[in-house]
Amino acid sequence: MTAIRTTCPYCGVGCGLLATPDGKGGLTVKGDTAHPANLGRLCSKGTALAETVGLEGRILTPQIGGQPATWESALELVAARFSQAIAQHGPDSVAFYLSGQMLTEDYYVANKLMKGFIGSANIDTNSRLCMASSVAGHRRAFGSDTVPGTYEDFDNADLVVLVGSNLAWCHPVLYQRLAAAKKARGTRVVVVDPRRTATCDLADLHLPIAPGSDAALFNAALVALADRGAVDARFVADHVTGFDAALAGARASDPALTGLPAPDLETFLDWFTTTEKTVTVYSQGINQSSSGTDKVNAILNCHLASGRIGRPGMGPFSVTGQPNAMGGREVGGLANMLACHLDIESPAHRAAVQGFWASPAMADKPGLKAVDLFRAAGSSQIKALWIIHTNPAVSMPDADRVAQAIRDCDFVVVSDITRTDTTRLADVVLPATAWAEKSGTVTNSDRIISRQRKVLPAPGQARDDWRMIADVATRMGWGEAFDWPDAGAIFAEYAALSGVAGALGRDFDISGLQHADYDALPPTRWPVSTTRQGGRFFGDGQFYTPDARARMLPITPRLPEARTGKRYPFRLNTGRIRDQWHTMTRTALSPRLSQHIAEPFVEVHPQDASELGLAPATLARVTSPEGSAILRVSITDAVQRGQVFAPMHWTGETAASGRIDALIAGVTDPVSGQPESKAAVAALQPFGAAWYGFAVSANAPALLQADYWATARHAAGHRTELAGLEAPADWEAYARALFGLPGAECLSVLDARRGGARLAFMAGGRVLAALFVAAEPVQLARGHVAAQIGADNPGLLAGRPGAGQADPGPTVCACLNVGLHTITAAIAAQRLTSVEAIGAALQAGTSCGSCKPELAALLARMPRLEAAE
Ligand SMILES: Nc1nc2c(c(=O)[nH]1)N[C@H]1C(S)=C(S)[C@@H](COP(=O)(O)OP(=O)(O)OC[C@H]3O[C@@H](n4cnc5c(=O)[nH]c(N)nc54)[C@H](O)[C@@H]3O)O[C@H]1N2
Ligand SMILES: Nc1nc2c(c(=O)[nH]1)N[C@H]1C(S)=C(S)[C@@H](COP(=O)(O)OP(=O)(O)OC[C@H]3O[C@@H](n4cnc5c(=O)[nH]c(N)nc54)[C@H](O)[C@@H]3O)O[C@H]1N2
Ligand code: SF4
Ligand SMILES: [Mo]
Repeated sequence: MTAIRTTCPYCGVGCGLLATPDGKGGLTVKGDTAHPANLGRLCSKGTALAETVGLEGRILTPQIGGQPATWESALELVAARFSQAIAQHGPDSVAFYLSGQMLTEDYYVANKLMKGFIGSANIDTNSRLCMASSVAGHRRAFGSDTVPGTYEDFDNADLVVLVGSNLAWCHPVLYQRLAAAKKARGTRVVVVDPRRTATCDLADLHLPIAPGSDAALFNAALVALADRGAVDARFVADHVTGFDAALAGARASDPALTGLPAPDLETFLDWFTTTEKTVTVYSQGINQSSSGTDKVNAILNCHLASGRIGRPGMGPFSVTGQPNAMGGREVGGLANMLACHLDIESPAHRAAVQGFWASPAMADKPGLKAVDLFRAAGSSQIKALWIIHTNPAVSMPDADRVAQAIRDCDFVVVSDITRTDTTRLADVVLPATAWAEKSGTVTNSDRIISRQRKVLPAPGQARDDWRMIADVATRMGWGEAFDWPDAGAIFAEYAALSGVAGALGRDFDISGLQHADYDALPPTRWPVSTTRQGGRFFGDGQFYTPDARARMLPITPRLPEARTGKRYPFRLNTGRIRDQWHTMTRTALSPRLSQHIAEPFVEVHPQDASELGLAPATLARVTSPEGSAILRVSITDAVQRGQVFAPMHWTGETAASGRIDALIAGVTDPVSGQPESKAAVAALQPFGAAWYGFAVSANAPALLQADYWATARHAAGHRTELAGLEAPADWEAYARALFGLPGAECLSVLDARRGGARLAFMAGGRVLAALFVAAEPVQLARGHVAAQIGADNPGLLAGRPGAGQADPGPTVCACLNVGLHTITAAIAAQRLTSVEAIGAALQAGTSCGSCKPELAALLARMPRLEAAE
């Protein structure tokens, strides 16, 4: 079997892969050394891709009302319901909600159907929750949504400022690239984040900024640039407008809003004003804010004032989250954009696109943005909604209300690959081909267009996303305009349209790419036209505004909209963990990726925890005005007092009550419409569990009856955490129902007085399942216990390894499967003193390197551990 060059389906780094089918329906992957984004490196998620391509849980046939249906009947129904709504209530009574994970070709087809044929711009995407503030900030400053720099700038910078970015966990290969640059040239790294994250491992300076106050920091930086002679007067005079007003605005703002100690602020200002080669990288800590667009422009102001843009080793750099977040923006997936960075507000641009498409009805005003779109769906303003490649019942703010809106909407279609919290609410579910089963293109953070290629056959009746959209368009009467033989033909049409945009003076022009190039297309940075090839933007001072000058804007910092107070004293911050992807529909299939963190949690500062009476590893009920969740308490001074952090990943499929977006208010930035996912308010209280349980089983739990549960994959099956407010009367009966094992042999040790129980279920001398119950959080060697499933092990109920058996402990290095206890034991026994030494001894951290910050943290903790003993 030959290896096929393709691209990772996860983050916006856009790593190239070599995927080789194994002939048994699976594949193996390794990093593509020829891809400029990763040069062969992969992170833990990319490395584990082979564990996520199985057919477990896949939707393989269309469903209408939860029942299997034929494609023909499903497509007819979708086309009829959309056509009916449009005929009775007009084009704005229907909507699409898409995703930055769709391929460019899928996106192009959906956008063409909605904006050019249905004639509405009610098409928005989860990029509204992700990149919208960056898009809006770019457009205000540059006149176009252009990321000026490239990844090479990470290699060439002397100062990299990471603002609201946990690069170590969210863009791990880029983080490793930065780590290598730091080693090679001593690049200084500053991390601006209210939390101390894994990324701080690389930081020369961590600024634990007050939530939402970043604009005050960059206003202070602008003032410092001006007062310390670091303004590029020539660049400003020739290429920028608005400098004076922006500086006056910055002078009026108070740096104290940042809450930062004066010496740290001074160090930052000193470095920022004296280092020419400075890259400012920003991500969701900037974008997901009710003042996100202003924060973006506060950063852009600094780079424009100092002329540090579009030259090697410098520039503002908005890193994208999803694999095709950038491509979706290029193709005009957002409700306020047209294809190829053309503007929906511009009659000339609309006419050009309509002419190219020869389309009957062109949208002439922006459509509903995500938060408003779901409100409209819930209030029956939207009669038919198609959700593709995203899981809004989990990932949208105010998620309980969004789920209710989906339930209430007259007609909802969901295209997905697997059962999710959102498909459960749909009228029609359409089975999509997944990564590795389809072909197309994606654009990464530094404007490189890469091919995803088909490696595996489409399973069951699954169909490519673009094809189902075209199939519906055809049934709505527009067959001719939606008649492509393959994805390459769509790409060719799109590239031709971009030539029209290029002729109108827009940045996005890939008209140099032809259909014939498609199959073998190597990673290619846009633009690709007769006049321009790749490279950086704006080094020449030419911007995409009418007068070609960039705009600096006066920014008045605004703190998060919702205020903490007596009822909700905590600021709730949310985000990602290293080894899970969003709503976990794919990464949770990997046992390896599920071991790093196996449960939803809330990080609480030690003093807050003690005041609230929250003990380590107990559970907390976290509530906001919008909703509530039950989460495992993780006590750490990585968060500041008064702030808590919880991950966004857990769903109704993986936990009883872990959907954190149920707590987030639908508050948005007035310019970008992006929700404030990082700054909700919350109250915490002990959950007060009467019992805690830990279960392992070969099969997925059959009946999850518990006030709290969270379930995850393990190499030998499933592991489930449980807790309840009231203990069941009969643990054996409870466990039999839990595991669906009415007749299996049961070994049990019950300790009624202390509320404990240990039960193992056996067949043929082998362990099928086991449940451990205690009145306190269950303490046992979880990895060891889970590994006994399928084994012949009567000693299992001891809960820890017997003599001569080692317990590796929780996984730290997911790539090479090295556990915490193995690492701490080796550090002690072999007197290891560096991350490299751990790598040499155990290989931990030597593959993707994502766990290096954790290894460093372990090393830092070890001497103290020894001293305590
Ligand atoms: N492992 C993993 N990687 C991913 C993803 C994933 O699901 N899992 N998703 C991908 C996607 S789509 C995206 S968008 C990216 C997101 O990548 P990131 O933006 O790096 O990730 P987040 O964890 O959402 O948030 C980043 C940080 O913002 C901080 N923050 C919160 N409030 C503020 C604030 O007011 N100011 C500042 N300066 N910082 C603040 C948070 O503490 C957090 O550490 O990751 C991509 N990569
Ligand atoms: N509180 C909070 N909420 C957040 C964030 C946060 O930081 N905090 N981050 C926000 C951000 S930045 C983002 S990007 C969103 C992400 O949120 P979502 O987009 O909702 O998350 P995913 O789990 O990536 O959803 C992708 C869905 O597509 C399905 N799928 C996979 N492959 C295919 C395919 O080929 N075709 C089709 N049709 N379906 C497929 C998957 O099974 C899954 O259900 O979450 C946002 N929500
Ligand atoms: S850094 Fe990891 S998740 Fe992101 S593209 Fe590369 S391998 Fe995939
Ligand atoms: Mo995102």
